[in-house]
Amino acid sequence: MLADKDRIFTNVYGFQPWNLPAAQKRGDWDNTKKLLERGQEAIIEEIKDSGLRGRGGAGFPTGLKWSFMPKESKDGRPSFLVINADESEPGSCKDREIIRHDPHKLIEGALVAGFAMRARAAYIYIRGEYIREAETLQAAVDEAYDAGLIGKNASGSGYDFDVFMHRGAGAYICGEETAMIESLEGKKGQPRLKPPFPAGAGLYGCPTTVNNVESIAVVPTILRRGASWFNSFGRENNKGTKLFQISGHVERPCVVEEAMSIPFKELIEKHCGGITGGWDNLLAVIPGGSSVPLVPAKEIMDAPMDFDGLRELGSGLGTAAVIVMDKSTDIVGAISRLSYFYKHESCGQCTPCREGTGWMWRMMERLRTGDAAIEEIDMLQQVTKQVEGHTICALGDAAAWPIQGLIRHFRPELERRIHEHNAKFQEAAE
Ligand code: L3W
Ligand code: SF4
Repeated sequence: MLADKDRIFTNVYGFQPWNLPAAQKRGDWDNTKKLLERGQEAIIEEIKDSGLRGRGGAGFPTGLKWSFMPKESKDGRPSFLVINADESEPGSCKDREIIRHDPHKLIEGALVAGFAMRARAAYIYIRGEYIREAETLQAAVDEAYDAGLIGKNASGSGYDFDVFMHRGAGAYICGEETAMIESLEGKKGQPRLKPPFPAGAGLYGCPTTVNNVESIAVVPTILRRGASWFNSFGRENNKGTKLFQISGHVERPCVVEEAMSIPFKELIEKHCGGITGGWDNLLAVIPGGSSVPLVPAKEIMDAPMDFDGLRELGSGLGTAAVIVMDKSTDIVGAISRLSYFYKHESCGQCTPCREGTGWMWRMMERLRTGDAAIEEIDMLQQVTKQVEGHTICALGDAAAWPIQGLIRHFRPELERRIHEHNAKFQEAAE
């Protein structure tokens, strides 16, 4: 189990105040100027060495992403850092805890990361429903300005850096990085085709990096404690500590920081008091937020909770939102509900996603009640393949994968429902 001394988020439960004096007591904003004096390249190298991979779902190496930003401004164009706080993935709730209990880690991280990538400002795009969190964040930003930590000559470094908060309006798709950029520009939040990636042409056509809240908030601690400290946790290619968010059928749902690669059973035993009704009662787990396929109980028990370990099981770490389902779960109903979510949140600009998400949801609803033909299971699988990989953004994949996981692991349950429904229908007809 991760020792308390190795936790980055020491106030994740809000036992202490979030405000600047309390944050400074916890070590935030401690001689930030000295961190910046190391210089841009040294900071990027340290983050690369730490092995930090993006905490928003895709796991792209953070230092590498920063290195795509231009070293010189072209035509006087500024560069920007955009921080993705549009946390909307079903099951995900870690960024919210950071913002409401440890906002100064995020703001200091914004300055350090922004400086490293030569950004003029950071825009924190926060989910519209996070009303209290937005209030806390804005108050923390104001405190940082008043103390001279950000703004002109930020932290006495000679570097000017602004932080702006922007509130979303309730669309999940604005969590996709290019939709977020469109939304920040005042347009309808619809994903752009990539390439160009934001580092080439992002906010207002300027070089931009979009990073998740957790990815940015861990940066000052990594620099203070060193890359080798951070990469001493986890295993090759899966380094560091990570906020896991465990919900569903466990005794004590929680958000907890743990070492990457902790085995699933250990994570649940140590922090959640086990599965409701005992381990034999576990049915399946969605280990990374609703966009990744479920994993059945017997396969996940000893799995390392990291990018590679879960990919080997045909799933993914995603945001590390671990949704635990016991045997009382209507598993087909649960996946059908997720299908409805993706249908509702599709921005509608590409046909396979706009039409396919509706198709998939309607077929899932019929499979839920068993009112379908056996052949339709394969037909549904084919529809998911028509959507997967054929869309502008990852929402199409995210809608397809949970259904593929259900068919892969629970086909007998789908067949059972169809047989049962048909038998009842037959009985009624006789
Ligand atoms: C420059 C290249 N930049 C990639 C950058 C790219 C982006 C990052 C990752 O989706 C996933 C999604 C959700 N030159 C580059 C490059 N980049 N190649 O690297 O890119 P990508 O396309 O792999 O992923 P993405 O579009 O950012 C994120 C999944 O995460 N998810 C989580 C969703 C989480 C929320 C939330 O509530 N926080 O919505 C869960 O699984 O489905 O697959 O920055 O520009 N050659
Ligand atoms: Fe919009 Fe869906 Fe296409 Fe993404 S995949 S751009 S959400 S229609």
